[in-house]
Amino acid sequence: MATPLRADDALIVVDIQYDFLPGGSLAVAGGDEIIEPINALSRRFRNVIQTQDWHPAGHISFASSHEGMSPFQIIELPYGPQVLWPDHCVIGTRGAEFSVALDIPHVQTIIRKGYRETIDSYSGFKENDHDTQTGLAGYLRERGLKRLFICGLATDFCVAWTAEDGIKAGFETVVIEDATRAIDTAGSLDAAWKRMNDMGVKRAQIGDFL
Ligand code: VGL
Ligand code: ZN
Repeated sequence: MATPLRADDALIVVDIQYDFLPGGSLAVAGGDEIIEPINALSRRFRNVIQTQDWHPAGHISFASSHEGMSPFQIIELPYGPQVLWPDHCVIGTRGAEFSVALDIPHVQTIIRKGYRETIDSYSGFKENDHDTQTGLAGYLRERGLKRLFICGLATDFCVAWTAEDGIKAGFETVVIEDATRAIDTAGSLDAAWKRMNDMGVKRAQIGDFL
């Protein structure tokens, strides 16, 4: 049975950018496999929002910005632990662009995040200090959108943090599991699902909608 959708539903498509796809600097395994399904899913939603990871060169989340550090090591920043990444999604580079295979002509809003040099931002709602707002919650509220369906990359970072913040901001939040792919570093995928389950994020599959 297909999940009945409502006028106040929104699909949030997270970070379908070249650097997270095979061949990119922070490639997520199988990331390209979810693009066609997301195109199809998006046709079921009137309201579609995309997020875009958007970092200045020299961003604090890049291992290259910290002497002697390597990607996937973890450091302590004023706002808490931060995984260090390869340089990725640098403003103005091809790696930061959305894949041309992503075909959502009716996307309404694109939320860019992570553009402050000294704060990373996985979530589409709040930066990693858990305080600085992107504006997405206010946008959704002003538009009367109430239920969020989230897909994209990567399950254990930007998808999970967006879903958790969706719940915290008072939205019913569903992750479409097989329309995501994970980075899975140091147990991050299991940890992310545990947090999401504990917080009341629901889990659906593509087949529930098509
Ligand atoms: C992401 C790590 C760093 C993501 C973004 O989109 O999940 N992960 N920046
Ligand atoms: Zn990033």
